[in-house]
Amino acid sequence: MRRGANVTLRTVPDLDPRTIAALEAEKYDFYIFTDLASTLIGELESALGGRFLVIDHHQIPAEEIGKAQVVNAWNFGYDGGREACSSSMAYFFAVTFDPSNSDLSPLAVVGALADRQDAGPGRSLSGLNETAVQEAQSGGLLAASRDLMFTGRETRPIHEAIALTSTPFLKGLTGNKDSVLAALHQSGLTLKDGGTWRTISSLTAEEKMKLTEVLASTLGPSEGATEALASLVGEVYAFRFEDAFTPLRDAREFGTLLNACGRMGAAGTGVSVCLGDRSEALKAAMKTLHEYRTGINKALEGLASEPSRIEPHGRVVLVHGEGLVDEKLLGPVISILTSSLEFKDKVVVGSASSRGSDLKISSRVGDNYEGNVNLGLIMQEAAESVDGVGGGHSMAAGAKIPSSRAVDFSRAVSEKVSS
Ligand SMILES: [Mn+2]
Repeated sequence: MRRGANVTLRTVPDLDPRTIAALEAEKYDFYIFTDLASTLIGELESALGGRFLVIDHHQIPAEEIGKAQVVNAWNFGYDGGREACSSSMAYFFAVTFDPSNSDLSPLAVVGALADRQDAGPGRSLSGLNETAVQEAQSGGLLAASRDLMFTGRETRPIHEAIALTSTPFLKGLTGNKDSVLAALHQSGLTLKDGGTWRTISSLTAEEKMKLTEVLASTLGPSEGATEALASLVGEVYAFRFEDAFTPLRDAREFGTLLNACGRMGAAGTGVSVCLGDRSEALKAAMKTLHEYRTGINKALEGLASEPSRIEPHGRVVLVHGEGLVDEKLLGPVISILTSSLEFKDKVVVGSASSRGSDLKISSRVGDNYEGNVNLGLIMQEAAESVDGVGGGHSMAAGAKIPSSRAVDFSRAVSEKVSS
């Protein structure tokens, strides 16, 4: 767009030969694929000739590595699972193409956080993502600091920020602003400044310590609770040029906003916000974010009130979300459960009713899981064994299977995890 080209942008959940054929029929001069297509290079070559680029971070077959059309993190020595996502790849592609695109560095940071690549010490970004952080900092666009990482730390009243925080899932606090407020009132912390609610970022170091103590006593004395609280201190990335009262101010929240738009079928709204729309699109995106959070909270409450839906199977935990969890929200719900103290050392596999008589499956490996699993491969093989399809990353993957084969599928997953 900056170079005056006519650009059409499309978001698709995944690329298949039918979508490629449809794109070919539309006769564009050039095609750029990002965050997908790495396993379909051969199909793209035969459909589009040399008129395409794939900018991606998914692992690719060895024979595709040297190809000029493939701009993949792994080709450049980065671990595409932790050090480079499609946003940072796209950013460095854009900057290499034209250095004046360096103002887009914040989007690289947002994408890396939205993709949960903050796997460095103290939940910091690393590798190519960290290089994007440095570029954004030296351009005066970003301030990084070590702090309490609650959602809405700069924008929400303290009790709301704590209740909104779902990674890690804080039992009794996440989704429960009234009980958080009650605990805070008892602590004697000053929650308001004149008539307005204070935010977590406005607290002094001493007050932050006090807040942490209050939360620790609410969570109860367990090793896991201490660990959960420790994991809330980490690298925060703030955009000083964004309005202080929007979710765009904090890079993690900006990422959540984009994930919400993607999940809720409003990808175009998210793209508009990335392109700079701070009026109508931002308003619509914030509404979508609210609906997304409400949907997730309802699903979590529903699961908590029907314990039979959660079924431990050794190191695997099955979460039956049929008729309760919207399939669009299954992925985030499973991620949140996997971050809870109870399931951090497990593989969590969730299911939800999908269109027709299919089941949607979403699975995650907890951070404290001992041992090695490649969930992408397990989902692929277990799904194929019941006439479904599956795949993904080693720590997070999904599948779609016929509901009638659910039992066979969970058995196959449990066997593969324990083998
Ligand atoms: Mn990706």
